Amino acid sequence: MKNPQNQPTYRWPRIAAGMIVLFVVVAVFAVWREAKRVKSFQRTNVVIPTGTNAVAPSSRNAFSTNGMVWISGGRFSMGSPKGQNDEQPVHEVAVDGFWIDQHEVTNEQFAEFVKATSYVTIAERKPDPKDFPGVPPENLVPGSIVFSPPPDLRDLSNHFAWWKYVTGASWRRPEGPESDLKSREKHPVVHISWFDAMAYAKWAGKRLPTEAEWEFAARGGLNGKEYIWGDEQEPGGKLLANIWQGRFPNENSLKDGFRITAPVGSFPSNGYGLSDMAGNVWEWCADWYLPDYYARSPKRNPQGPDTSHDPNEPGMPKRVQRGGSYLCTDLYCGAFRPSRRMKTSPDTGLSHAGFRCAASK
Ligand SMILES: [Ca+2]
Repeated sequence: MKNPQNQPTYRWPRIAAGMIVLFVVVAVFAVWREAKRVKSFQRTNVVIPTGTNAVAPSSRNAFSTNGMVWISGGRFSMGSPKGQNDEQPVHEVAVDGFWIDQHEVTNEQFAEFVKATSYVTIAERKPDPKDFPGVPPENLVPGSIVFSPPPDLRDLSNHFAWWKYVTGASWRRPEGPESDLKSREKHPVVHISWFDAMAYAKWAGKRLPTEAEWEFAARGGLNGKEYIWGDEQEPGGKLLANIWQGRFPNENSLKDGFRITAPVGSFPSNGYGLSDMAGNVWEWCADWYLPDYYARSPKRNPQGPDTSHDPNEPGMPKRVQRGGSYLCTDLYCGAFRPSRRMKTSPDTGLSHAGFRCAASK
């Protein structure tokens, strides 16, 4: 029989063992939940098909810095204290030097890539029924999302209201089957999904910029400014980016001269000699999107999070886009500010979304 005076001595090890078991159970549960989340995330990820659409290594261009600008590394304040929640907290980031395209990839540049590789963009492919369970087969047709506002739309609360899936729309036919690229050779290519942009970048021996590189480059050396040219939207009345003037989405005064995309370089370059880092088309970055990433972002060369979450569309992994587009209104949008973040599913092309490439030394 045990000595009752010894009971406390035996009880503590049992309590400690119990706590360890509890800790292990909680840890296993946490790992299981994370694994389940990652698995679910991977299921929804879109994989570039192999075969004729794959970019053969032999077709890859030799890397050239022609048309690129060398950005010396440095430190800057990433984000904006006045921006949206996902632009905060403002945090200091350092990036190493890198190359970045002077302008957005144009239709003629993308055509050269397609000619060399026979690449077919996602918008031109028939959607796979596996990716769209429950959608009738007759609705699974190639196409893309085109800006198409109903007349006299006043309620701007639903941003899907001015977008329409148009059968046959693609980079070749930006507004649909009746449109073409005539006289748009120097315009930025649009309807480019993140996968398409990655394929082009790989062919060119380049890569997409990280979100931090993109913002550093966009600011052009003007740290902490509201716009890439300073703090005034229209300094001296000058229009410095291709955006939307007037009441969105039906009244565009065309004060800047462009209803849709503008030829690249139509507006003054920023401090680093880069054109259209504000407006014209949204530009893909390499990073996944997480709204709270800035709270724990590495201080040097952040590469973005390992996973993605958009509270507005849970379960839909998204990549980051930057820079705003010709649809950003001067009245309220502000999406052409260098700190503004956009997020889009990587398989999605839009009539106001393109890209530019970067490269390491
Ligand atoms: Ca415009």
